[in-house]
Amino acid sequence: MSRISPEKMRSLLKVYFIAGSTNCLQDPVTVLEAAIRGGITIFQYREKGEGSLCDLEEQKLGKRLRKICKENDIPFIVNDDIELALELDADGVHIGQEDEDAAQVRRKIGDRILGVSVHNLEEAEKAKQAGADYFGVGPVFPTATKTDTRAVQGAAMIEELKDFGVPIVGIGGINADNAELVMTAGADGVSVITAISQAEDVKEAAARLRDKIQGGKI
Ligand code: TZP
Ligand code: ICP
Ligand code: MG
Repeated sequence: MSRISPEKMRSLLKVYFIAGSTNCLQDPVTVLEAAIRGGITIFQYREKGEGSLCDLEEQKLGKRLRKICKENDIPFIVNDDIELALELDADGVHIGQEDEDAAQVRRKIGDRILGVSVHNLEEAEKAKQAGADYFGVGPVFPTATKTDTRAVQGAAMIEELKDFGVPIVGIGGINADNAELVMTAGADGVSVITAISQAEDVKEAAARLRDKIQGGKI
């Protein structure tokens, strides 16, 4: 195995679905299957917030979601937890600035995908040096999903980082109606929790985002 190329990474970031048990209105397995049918391009398992699963339960759900991704050829990323990622043989991990040092994580995960949340040029430079395969940049819009997040930045930080040489996915309050703004600012894709996990029709919600981004509409 070798590190993912920036071109391949950019193509995978188009419709980046993130979810854990607390985000979903139905069984997360059902939600992920529908989202895949709708056209998501990558998935992140993020088991966070009040009432979220821990330990064995978290692992058990992770295993089921990992299997679905494998069967459908959708890369499976784990949020924050390197040990869980390795245990589930994930395709990658996503870490924030509060998590383990990115260079250390890179050493632990080998060539697996490494995503890092960045909020300014300094964090971006450090993450790039550490071997980040993509940046998560946001929150672009107000979001109720992550309460401890930074101030809303709009698309300004995406514009600043777009020529940095590292693929970028926007995050925070993104949906099919505002995705265009994120893409025209220079992002390679959009990552969403609510817009897909809380949709009445999950498949349709994923398809709408996919259409917006790859249907020649942006
Ligand atoms: N990091 C910054 S905003 C956010 C995370 C994990 C939550 C995004 O969720 P939503 O529901 O798509 O706004
Ligand atoms: N960006 C992405 C892609 N995932 C996250 N969990 C995050 C930012 C905080
Ligand atoms: Mg984190």
